[in-house]
Amino acid sequence: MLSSALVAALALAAGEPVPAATPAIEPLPAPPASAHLGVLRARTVSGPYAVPGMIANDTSDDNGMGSYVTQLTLPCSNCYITGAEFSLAYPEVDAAGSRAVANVDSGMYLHHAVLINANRSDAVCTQDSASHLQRTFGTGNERGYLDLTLNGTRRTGYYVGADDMFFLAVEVMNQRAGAAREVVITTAWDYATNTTDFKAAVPIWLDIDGACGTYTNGSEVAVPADAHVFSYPSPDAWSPAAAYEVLVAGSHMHDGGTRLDIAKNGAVVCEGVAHYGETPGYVSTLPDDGMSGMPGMNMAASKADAGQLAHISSIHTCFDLGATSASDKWTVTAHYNMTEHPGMETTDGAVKPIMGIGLLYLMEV
Ligand SMILES: *[C@@H]1O[C@H](CO)[C@@H](O)[C@H](O)[C@H]1NC(C)=O
Ligand SMILES: *[C@@H]1O[C@H](CO)[C@@H](O)[C@H](O)[C@H]1NC(C)=O
Ligand SMILES: *[C@@H]1O[C@H](CO)[C@@H](O)[C@H](O)[C@H]1NC(C)=O
Ligand SMILES: *[C@@H]1O[C@H](CO)[C@@H](O)[C@H](O)[C@H]1NC(C)=O
Ligand SMILES: *[C@@H]1O[C@H](CO)[C@@H](O)[C@H](O)[C@H]1NC(C)=O
Ligand SMILES: *[C@@H]1O[C@H](CO)[C@@H](O)[C@H](O)[C@H]1NC(C)=O
Ligand SMILES: [Cu+2]
Repeated sequence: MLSSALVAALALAAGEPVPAATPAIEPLPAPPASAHLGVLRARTVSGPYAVPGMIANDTSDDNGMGSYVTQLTLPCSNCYITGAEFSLAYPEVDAAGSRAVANVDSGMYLHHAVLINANRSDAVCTQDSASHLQRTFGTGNERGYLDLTLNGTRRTGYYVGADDMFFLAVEVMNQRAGAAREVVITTAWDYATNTTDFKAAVPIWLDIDGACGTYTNGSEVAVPADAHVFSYPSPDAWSPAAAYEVLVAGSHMHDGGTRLDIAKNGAVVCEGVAHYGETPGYVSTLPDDGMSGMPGMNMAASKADAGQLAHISSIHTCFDLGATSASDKWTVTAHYNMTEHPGMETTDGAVKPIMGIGLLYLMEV
């Protein structure tokens, strides 16, 4: 869980710097849509992480879960990160230089990967223990590409200071029993070092678990008792300190989520609709090895179609949402329907906590 344990881990890591496990920065072809801004692309590889196998009689939420906090060296400093694309992969590199994607079809679920700047304050969470931490980029298992330049139409990105230190907080679930299996997080970063006229983009984390829920409760909230269909609003509204342009509104939910509404002054300005199983990688085959008690066995009988279960594969992202200023109030509401899409379950069939996060990127004006 990305929780108070994270704050502790970061504090520890700060005292005794964790060497980047794999310092490799692999150059990639420049992104076509923003290359005219001088944007370059390179891939970092974090890990490997040895994720423990599931244990049949472990009924905890964390069965098969590995949590890791490692330092990450970005491809540049004193520069702007203009885009990012995260993936979970197996560490082995083939002759063509590629790594096989790790997804639920091979029993690996990326709970989340969140990049944290240890040298900047978060605009939303200002509590003491987290005041020096800023949530910047992140992904759930759905992954996907984020381009803050909106196809090269904006000279903007997330500013990386010369001395900023970044940590990647990763949680991965190995959905198979047996030995630990190794995975890596790969991230393709779009970045600009010639930043004449660039403006800084600011990440804004809106969470149904509250402004600092990431650090107190891992952004996880319990599913209301006996509820299959429910809506969960963020408890507090957030207002900007200054005037901005809203570049991007992205969403994160867990399986069972159908839509995350992102609202400005009570009016929904982005519907983050979840899509399931769009490609085979996002469809898991339930265990057929007779290992009773493994998660999903209950679903196999009742909810899943012929032993196949579709997981969230993308969530609609909105772009170019116009201006915002200090008088605006931003909120999110997560909508779940676990009759339509089963949620994640523990080995004894209890439904696991869920998330509802909206991630805005605002550009200074
Ligand atoms: C950045 O944060 C790290 C971790 O907390 C700390 O060790 C380092 O001194 C900070 N750097 C600057 C320039 O403040
Ligand atoms: C799980 O099973 C193992 C092996 O049978 C046993 O040693 C262990 O005590 C069990 N754990 C729980 C929590 O029941
Ligand atoms: C960028 O271009 C792609 C491909 O044409 C398009 O699908 C996408 O919607 C565009 N994004 C924005 C923010 O305009
Ligand atoms: C940096 O960007 C500016 C504005 O696009 C351009 O005029 C200048 O030539 C660029 N400098 C280099 C070294 O690429
Ligand atoms: C936060 O987590 C605690 C323990 O994990 C739980 O009891 C509590 O209900 C959670 N808070 C919310 C808002 O879900
Ligand atoms: C939830 O999903 C079920 C099954 O698809 C559907 O019949 C029901 O109308 C949905 N409920 C809501 C409130 O959308
Ligand atoms: Cu999550």
